[in-house]
Amino acid sequence: MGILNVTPDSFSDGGRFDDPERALRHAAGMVEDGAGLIDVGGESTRPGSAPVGAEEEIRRVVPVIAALRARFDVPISVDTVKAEVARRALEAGADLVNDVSALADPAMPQALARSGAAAILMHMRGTPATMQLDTRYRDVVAEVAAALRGAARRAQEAGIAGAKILLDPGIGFGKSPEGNLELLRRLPEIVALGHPVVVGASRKSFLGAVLGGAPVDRRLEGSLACAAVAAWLGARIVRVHDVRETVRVVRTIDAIRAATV
Ligand code: HH2
Repeated sequence: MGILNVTPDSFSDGGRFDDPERALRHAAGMVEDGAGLIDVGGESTRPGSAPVGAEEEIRRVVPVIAALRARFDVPISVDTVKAEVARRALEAGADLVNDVSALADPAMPQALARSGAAAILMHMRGTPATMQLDTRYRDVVAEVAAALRGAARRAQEAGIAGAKILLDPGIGFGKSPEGNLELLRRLPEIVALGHPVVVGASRKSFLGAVLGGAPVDRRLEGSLACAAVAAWLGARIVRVHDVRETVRVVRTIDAIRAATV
């Protein structure tokens, strides 16, 4: 899953692709590099980021999604927590909704159930404004797994088919650096929930901590290591900025998995 942020303030590429032409060029590059899915986001969720109104978010993402749909066959997800944005994005041609709040908007379950679109439900503690205030857990993996199990059950009770639900442990969303690493190490416990698992570790700040304070543009090797571990341990989708490099890593892992003498 290649990340296409049409925001002025995302943590690693804010402001780079917020005009539709540049966004399209970037998406074309990711498709050429082998992305199997493009995730279009119009609101940054980095720690402490300010929320955006639905109208502004629609203004940012809908033209880009419509233009992508017209040019590429690649599936498109919309990274939004707002049902109204999800509805408009799906009408414009998006295929699935990436909801980092796991259905916090009470109108989201119905929007998804009506459209029949697939949804990624991600674990986050609190909101982007508050999530890093308390990152302590008794057992981070058990608590994230229990929350995701609950989110998947609520989604199904609202009429979303189980087969349309993907789960994401929410690396960096209300977790300590050690918590993020433990979630990756114990990813099979999330995979065991029985839904396809999505992992987004690309360039996140815990990698800066691991790599001796590396700034956001110097975290490629850490990002690739996380993608490799996640893919090996059963993630079906890795959400990344560096598509070309990640595709090569994942291809190699697939070859290792398939190897028999
Ligand atoms: N991380 C971000 C945004 N959306 N969605 C999923 N499913 N999983 C993630 O880990 C995830 C996500 C990170 O937020 P943002 O500040 O918007 O930065 P970027 O989009 O550049 O990663």
